Amino acid sequence: MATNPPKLKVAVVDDERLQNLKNAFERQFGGSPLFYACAPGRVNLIGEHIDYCGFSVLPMAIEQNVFAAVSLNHSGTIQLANVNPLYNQITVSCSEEIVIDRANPKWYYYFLCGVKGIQEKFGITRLPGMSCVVDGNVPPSSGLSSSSALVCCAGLVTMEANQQSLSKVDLAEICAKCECYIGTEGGGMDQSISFLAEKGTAKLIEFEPLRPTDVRLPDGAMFVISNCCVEMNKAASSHFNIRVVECRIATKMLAQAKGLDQNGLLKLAQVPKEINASLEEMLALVDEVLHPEPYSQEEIFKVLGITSQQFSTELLTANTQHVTHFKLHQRAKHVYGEAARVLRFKSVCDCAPPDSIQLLGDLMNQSHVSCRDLYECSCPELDQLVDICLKSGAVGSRLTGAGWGGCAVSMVPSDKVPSFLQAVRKAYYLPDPRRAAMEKQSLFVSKPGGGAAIYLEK
Ligand code: ADP
Ligand code: NG1
Repeated sequence: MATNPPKLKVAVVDDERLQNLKNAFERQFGGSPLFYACAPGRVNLIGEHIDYCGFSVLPMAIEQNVFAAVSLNHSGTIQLANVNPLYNQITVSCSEEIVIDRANPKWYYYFLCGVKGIQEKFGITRLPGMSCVVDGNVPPSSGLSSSSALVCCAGLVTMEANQQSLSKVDLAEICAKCECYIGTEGGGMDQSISFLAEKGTAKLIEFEPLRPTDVRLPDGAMFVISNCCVEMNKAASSHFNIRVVECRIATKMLAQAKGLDQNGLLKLAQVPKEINASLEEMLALVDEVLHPEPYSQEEIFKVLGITSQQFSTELLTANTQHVTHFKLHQRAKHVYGEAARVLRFKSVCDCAPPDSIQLLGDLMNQSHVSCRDLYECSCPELDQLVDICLKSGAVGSRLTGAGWGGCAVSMVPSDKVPSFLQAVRKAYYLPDPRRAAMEKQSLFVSKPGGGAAIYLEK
């Protein structure tokens, strides 16, 4: 039976965290909040680094989220504070253009990305004054999308403060676009699941057009998140954008080899569409066209017939101008292989054969190997943690999110979860005092959570 999707606006429930946030707001700004907005982080079950190539991904929202308490003010400024003293207070004038400093990605710039996205959508020339206190509990820089939860929360805050209304799909698309102002040229996975998630179900997220489909996860298994305790801030480094750029160049190279018109082709998913090829055929084409040795800039200019100026402005990003060599074969192999694994994962969930758990676990393990060896987005600690998870009873385990640190997601038979948690604790967290101190927020079972919402006082 079809059920209505959850509403964006809900009445405030009796919630201790909200009450604490309300108290913090009153201490900070005097009056009571007018409304609250909340957006969750996510765990990606499979489909890594392929959203910005145009391929579908399979995440679910997690319980951890970013909340904001908000009121309107008459000061002509946006006043932002955070319950976490690590994140400084800031005041921004409503009469000046919002400028995001990519070279210095401070927390409030993520919030301002969301504000700017909504401002541009509605052509708001002067934003109303707002006072906001933010409280987030998504582990930062750990692949669980704390940044997008913050951007989506800010987008929702700005929409409500300006008495505007948007669908969840529009909000997801606006927030995916405006998060790029911070400098990371990601796809739309994080913002889409943050808005479109529904409690109890993972989602296949397709792009262009954005479309979520429920994915029923198998009975008899649970998903456990474990953080390797290495943080990797994506906007403050160029790892992420180097991969984005490598995928763009690989797209151009494959398109060139097939004699396609290069105009508008920047995503690996566009090539199979243009030539009507399957993902398996694309994997063979990659072997045929691209060599495994890194490509120099000169070789790329020559093959594509472009100038260094065109290369630098049309393909590189601001923070990848210094890169001289690009691995195209390995990155394209990962992307087409991972896109195929997402479709197989969804199909196993839909058909639910008796060996579902084993099949899904195998796909997760293949995904990790591909991320580690072809996409080179893991790190030694994360590989060690994945290894420990598999030895501790997981059927499948893989890095989740951008990588280079952060979290692994493991699929564990439900009856083995207690012994799994104990074994991972003993092997990864307890031997190291820093990890041991972070264990409570670093190792936990996660069930599919609900999406972003605005909360109003009853
Ligand atoms: P992630 O993988 O979690 O999205 P990023 O490195 O892309 O990680 O973004 C992390 C950044 O997001 C942090 O450095 C911080 O600026 C911001 N952020 C995350 N959580 C919060 C929070 N609770 N309050 C303020 N800023 C936050
Ligand atoms: P995280 O792990 O939240 O930084 C990033 C991108 C996603 C996706 C994944 C890798 C952003 C905001 N998010 O996620 O779009 O590409 O990496 O699958 O850039």
